[in-house]
Amino acid sequence: MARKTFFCIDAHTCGNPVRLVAGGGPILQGSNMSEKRQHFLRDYDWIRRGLMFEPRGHDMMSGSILYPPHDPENDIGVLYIETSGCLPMCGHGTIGTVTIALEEGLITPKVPGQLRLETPAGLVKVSYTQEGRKVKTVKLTNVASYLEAEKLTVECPELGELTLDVAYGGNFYGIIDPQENFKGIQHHAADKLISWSREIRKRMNEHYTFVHPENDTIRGLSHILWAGTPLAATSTARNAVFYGDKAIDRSPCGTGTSARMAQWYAKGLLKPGQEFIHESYIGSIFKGTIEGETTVIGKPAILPGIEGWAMVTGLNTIFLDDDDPYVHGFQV
Ligand code: PYC
Repeated sequence: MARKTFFCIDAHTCGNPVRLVAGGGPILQGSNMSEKRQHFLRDYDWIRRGLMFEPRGHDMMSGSILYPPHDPENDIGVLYIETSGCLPMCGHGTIGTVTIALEEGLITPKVPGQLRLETPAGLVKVSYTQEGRKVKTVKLTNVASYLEAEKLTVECPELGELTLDVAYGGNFYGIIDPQENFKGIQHHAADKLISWSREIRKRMNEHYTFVHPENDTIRGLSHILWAGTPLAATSTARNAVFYGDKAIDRSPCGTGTSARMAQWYAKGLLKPGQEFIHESYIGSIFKGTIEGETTVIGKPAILPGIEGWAMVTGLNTIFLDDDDPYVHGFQV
């Protein structure tokens, strides 16, 4: 019998799960987190599937594994694991990971109140506030985010033709605003948004190619962001972000909020100094800001600031046992 043991610390960021693998993660080769991600995908994806999918996880499960930094100026390297795959970057995952790592003493910041994270998508800077041991807020400055394409069209089952923009915020997002054939998320059940998203993502990736111009391992439209009317008068916008096969993000989605802000910035709807209060499907909030303006291969881009909070929910020692027919998880 071969049984692998993973020491995990579970949390949620504004409602969405984060399972940090604090012990049992594999040793990976690579001179940066992007190369380590490729090694993980090649040889260790069974760990992701075992820890994220049923029966040990669920549709929304998401997590991370920590690695020593490659550059001694940085604090830690982060590999993101999720039901959807091994993301280049994950915003809610970062907020949860930082909260767990600080509260449980997994990292000692070089500069108190700040962290520099190596992620597969690039360097992510973090500032946080703490009261005693408790981390109260985490704000990340994400990788350069930009509008990739505007006014693409796709045929959506039941709804008909939809127009969507594609923006990058650490992952590629198809962004669907209310329009003639889609009145906003408040008018549709989550199971409909999920099944439409699956089909739209498939069709978009069949018809178009999305590749990050500076890192060709980041490719493909992975997430769909549906927009709608906010629940609170104080919010700027509300979304339902689809990922994996059946997930709607319970948090406002950090990379989705980054993509959304980059889209608004490119269209002149959001300016540096303005706040972007983004509401999730369940009404939880991230505060978005523009921390810097830049370009990605000549396209206007922003460095988005995303602020949120997370709560540690418990310790979880998980076995992946070869005698178990579901050792690598399943999806229905
Ligand atoms: O917060 O970036 C995020 C995220 C990606 C997928 C789920 N959450």
